[in-house]
Amino acid sequence: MAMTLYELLGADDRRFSPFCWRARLALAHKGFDADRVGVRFCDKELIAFSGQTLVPVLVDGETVVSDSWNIACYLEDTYPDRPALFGGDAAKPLAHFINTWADYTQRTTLTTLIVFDIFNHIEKIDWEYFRSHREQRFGMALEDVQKNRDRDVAVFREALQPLRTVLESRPYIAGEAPTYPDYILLGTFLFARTMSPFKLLKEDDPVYAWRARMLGLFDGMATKAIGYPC
Ligand SMILES: N[C@@H](CCC(=O)N[C@@H](CS)C(=O)NCC(=O)O)C(=O)O
Repeated sequence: MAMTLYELLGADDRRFSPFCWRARLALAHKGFDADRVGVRFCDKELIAFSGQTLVPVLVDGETVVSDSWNIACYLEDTYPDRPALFGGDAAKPLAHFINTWADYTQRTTLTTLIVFDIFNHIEKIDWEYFRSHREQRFGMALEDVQKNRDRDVAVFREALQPLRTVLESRPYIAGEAPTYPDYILLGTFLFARTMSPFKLLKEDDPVYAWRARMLGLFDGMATKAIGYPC
């Protein structure tokens, strides 16, 4: 039976959540082609069956899994004969650390650069929810959060230094092939690519070359998704 992935939906069929991208990339790595259901911020009833309010949600037969990290662990534990996502037991807690680092550092420094672009690429029905929620979080108008982004992008780039250092000596985080930590960090870039034309990386940055390699994976799955060139 086909799996179904519920993922965040913006205008023009943009699937933009970094967490949903993590789940989609994990599914692709395992060789699954799940059905995909778009969920707008105001469509909470579509995922009420999961007992919580956030996407991604994966349905695999009778099993319902929410949260991108739980989905990755579920796929690894349930389908051990398919390509390994983490690369062994010891690698899993390290991937969990990277998951947490990405949530608190990479994603938050990025969001301040593109939050008004996100607003402009979601459907009008979600505008009030998104604006009030995010303006409460940032303590200012969405337009103002990103107004100094040409300057503030330096903070985002600096936060990527641990990734940059690693990529100077190998093509992917764990070596010669991508594993779940690569998908965690790529998910954030795909979130940006889907919603904003803002250039995040300089072309001579090793992270830029890594992102280009990642965009080509799975027959260019990410490049084919609606978004801006990067
Ligand atoms: N820790 C969760 C975070 C999930 C999450 O925050 N999802 C966001 C999409 S980026 C969401 O569903 N937001 C809906 C809302 O804010 O109402 C994960 O890794 O999946």
